[in-house]
Amino acid sequence: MIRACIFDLDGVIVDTAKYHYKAWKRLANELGFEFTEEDNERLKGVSRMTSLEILLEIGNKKGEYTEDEKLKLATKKNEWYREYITKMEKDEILPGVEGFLELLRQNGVKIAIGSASKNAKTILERIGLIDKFDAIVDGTKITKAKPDPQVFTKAADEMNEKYEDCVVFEDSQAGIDAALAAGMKAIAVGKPENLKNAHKIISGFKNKDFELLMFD
Ligand code: G16
Ligand code: MG
Repeated sequence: MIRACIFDLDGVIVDTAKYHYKAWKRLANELGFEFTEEDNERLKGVSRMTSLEILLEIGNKKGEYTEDEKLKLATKKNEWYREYITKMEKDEILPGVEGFLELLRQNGVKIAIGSASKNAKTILERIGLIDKFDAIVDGTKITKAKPDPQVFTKAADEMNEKYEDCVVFEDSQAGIDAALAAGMKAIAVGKPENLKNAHKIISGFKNKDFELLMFD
């Protein structure tokens, strides 16, 4: 039986992917190349430094920077990104999310965040959800990035729940793979063509009822 739900943050609770995209695009343009929305799909759920490596590969600039220079580039992107997210408001919570969290609470299901982002707490504070979760596991607490299951197993451990009793909501393939590797159920949030192997797929949380947590 499902006893806990673990939510990815970017792309599931809020659409911060557009701010990541804006900041990475700005960096790419500054380095002299284009970065499209399609390119951005490859960065979803991926850590900051791995995202930079992918970006440099897209711009044919792999191997042109020292580790120290790469750290500076990632820091610059993060400063721009933080400029955008510190202006976020509560109305940026994706449709249906708050109602669904409330439904879980009423039914005694625990809830957690499992995010790769080091900015997760800033975002949760901005949108007023920081006090809603039984556990928050973010990029500051983990050593292994998705598709490694660490972010989700740590969230289940913090809630004292068995992995098989947890469901993960994810918008990235790396995150779905991580959930399955943890032995959890995975519900993809997004388009079927981008997301494979999940137990279920939804386009969002609007009008979702408790039935969603029933698996055969
Ligand atoms: C998110 C995003 C990724 C981002 C990563 C690291 O993860 O999906 O695109 O690169 O966090 O973010 P930051 O640079 O803020 O530490 P998630 O797991 O919430 O989707
Ligand atoms: Mg995500």
